[in-house]
Amino acid sequence: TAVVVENAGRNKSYRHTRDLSMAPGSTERLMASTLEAAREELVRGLGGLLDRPVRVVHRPGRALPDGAVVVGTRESSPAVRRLVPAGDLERVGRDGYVLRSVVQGRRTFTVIAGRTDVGALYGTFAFLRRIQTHRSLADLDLAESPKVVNRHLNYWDTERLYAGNDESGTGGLNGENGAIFNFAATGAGAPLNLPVVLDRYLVAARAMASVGITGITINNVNADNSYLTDEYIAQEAALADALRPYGIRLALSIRYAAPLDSRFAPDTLTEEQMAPTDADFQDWWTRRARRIQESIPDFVGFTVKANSEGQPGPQDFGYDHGDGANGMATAVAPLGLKIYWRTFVYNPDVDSDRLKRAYLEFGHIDDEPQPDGSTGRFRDNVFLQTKNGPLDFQAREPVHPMFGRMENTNQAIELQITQEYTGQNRMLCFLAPMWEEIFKTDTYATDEQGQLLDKRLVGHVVDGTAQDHSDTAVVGVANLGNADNLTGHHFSQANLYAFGRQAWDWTLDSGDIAADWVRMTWGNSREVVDVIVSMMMGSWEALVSYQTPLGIGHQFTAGVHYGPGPSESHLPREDWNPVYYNQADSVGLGYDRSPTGSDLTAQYFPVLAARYGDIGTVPENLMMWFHHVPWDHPMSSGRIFWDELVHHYYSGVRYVGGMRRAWDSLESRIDARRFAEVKAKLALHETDAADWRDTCVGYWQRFSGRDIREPG
Ligand code: GCW
Repeated sequence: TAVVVENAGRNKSYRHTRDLSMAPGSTERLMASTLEAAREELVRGLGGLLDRPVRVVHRPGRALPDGAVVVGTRESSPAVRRLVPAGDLERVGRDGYVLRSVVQGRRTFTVIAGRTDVGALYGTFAFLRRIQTHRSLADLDLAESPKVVNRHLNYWDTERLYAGNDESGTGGLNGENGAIFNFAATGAGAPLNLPVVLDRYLVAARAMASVGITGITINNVNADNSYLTDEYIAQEAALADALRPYGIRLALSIRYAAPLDSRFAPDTLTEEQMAPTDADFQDWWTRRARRIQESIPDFVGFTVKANSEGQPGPQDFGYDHGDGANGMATAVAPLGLKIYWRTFVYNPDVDSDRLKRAYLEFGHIDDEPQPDGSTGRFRDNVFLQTKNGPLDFQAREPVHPMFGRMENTNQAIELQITQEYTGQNRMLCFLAPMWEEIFKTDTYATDEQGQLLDKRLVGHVVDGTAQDHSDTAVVGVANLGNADNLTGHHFSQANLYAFGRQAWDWTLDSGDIAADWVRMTWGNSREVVDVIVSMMMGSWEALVSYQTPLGIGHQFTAGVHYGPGPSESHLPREDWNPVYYNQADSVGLGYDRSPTGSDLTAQYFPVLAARYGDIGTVPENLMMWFHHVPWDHPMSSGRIFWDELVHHYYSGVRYVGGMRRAWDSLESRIDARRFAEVKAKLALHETDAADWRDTCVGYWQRFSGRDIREPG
């Protein structure tokens, strides 16, 4: 087999730091360009999968060897230019690719062509995926492009990492200090800090690129100003250089009040200079951003958590989110940078129902008439970054009412890949079916005349087709850590994988994604694929059932967000307590957000408002998000609500037992180490799921007075 890559090194602008190096003993190698990365993937991937040596041809001339795999763009490669007409590539988007078999006389070639170098890299991974999943390579003729432009990760480097220091894969919960990238936290010059690159950075980069991730915000949204200092910027530039060949660009989370920090002296502002509408504030951010851009020319921009959970924001200085976001956006627009402004805010003064607060703070800014006759105050280089649901990444939430409502603002959806509320590094929970449910939820969005839009699923809102937005983004809170397997639980890798595939194309079927991942991760035998795919596909619904069934919100014990704490009421904020969400009493369970209660339902478009607002029509799996459900309420199964609730807890735990047995049946087909690691996790999983069931059912029983045994 020959791999033909012409002019892989033609693009010389990949490195901007001089002192970049791999740590001693590394097995990965720094790439000098994207096409070089594509070439290396083909050499490794084909060599390994086909088990035969792979020859690289740099200057094939006109005589391509039979069976050659040609990779590149029309600009980089005369061979691609000859084999793929320009028009065919114009049809694919910026990151898209064409995969094609070409027959010339008795010779056959495979061409992997991108519009851009990174498109060629994505095509390379797609080609390798076909081989790895045992799909045919004959008569290929595929053209693919992503539906969403920015497929971005947020990396919370200082919290919610469940993949840290966990060699065995069975380590503790909520592992801190497990961050994947090492910055100069302790003593500059420490040998393993950036600019020294560790193997795992490149392994992660290759994994991210293989599913089309385009960028990563490398620090927690609860941001530390260190990341804006010159010392850190030099290290960030090194990381950016290492990741650039894989098409991954860096962004930073910032603290809104950073200009006040004396660390930046003499360039610091006073409180009076913090007006986001004025030049002092804007110029400060322009200067900092320019400083970063000098070292990282393809820097994406800033992620901002403002006036949320104690983070400073424009409201501290008498301005609203629109002014704050626009102040920063104005500052960085001349540099071509973006602001991802998060909408995860829940100031209790706004409304007694936490779930209503974000829309109340942001909605009117999107509706505001502007002096130039347009509507909506947010600038074009602002994304409002909104979690999929109105609370906080619970295992099942209704979609956030803002999707579709913010007609005039670029909206990014934020999904949580790291399993904060979905079992962390212990429970096997495949999240793709949840994300599929979210993307495919009908918002019933209407136009100004009240007519239903043609394209109105959440996915259409996100990919821009619903309301004609050209800049689009899906953001995932990443689950990478310094564990050997990068994610702590072997099955958590499936969530990173699925996130990338769904960010690329939200219409994909989550079962197909699971099957691809299983084939690439565990094997192609029919038994392995069938057993593991079916374990995975029911795992999320099972977790919902034993953890928070029928739409009951947040029942986690304080802080850790792993085990059950339905009776807890001691936290300083009312809306952090499980009792605030469950509202358990002798009548029933659940939070009334219908018109008789907080009327959150009114924030949805009329069809959903009516459906969710009526206990007779609300989907049962969302019921307690919207209603205080009486214990005797009749359910579609014929059971009363109490019996249905108890049944859910039991059936969820039963499913986990089934997964454990299914896994055991594969012992002879899986390598011993990974088999044992997953087996150990499943044992913990089953115990902890039973704890959820027993704790919650036992507590609800105090209010319902009914039998805690499963109904017959
Ligand atoms: O749910 C909360 C998490 C915090 C997180 C916050 C957010 C990074 O528990 O860890 O802060 O959400 O999304 O800002």
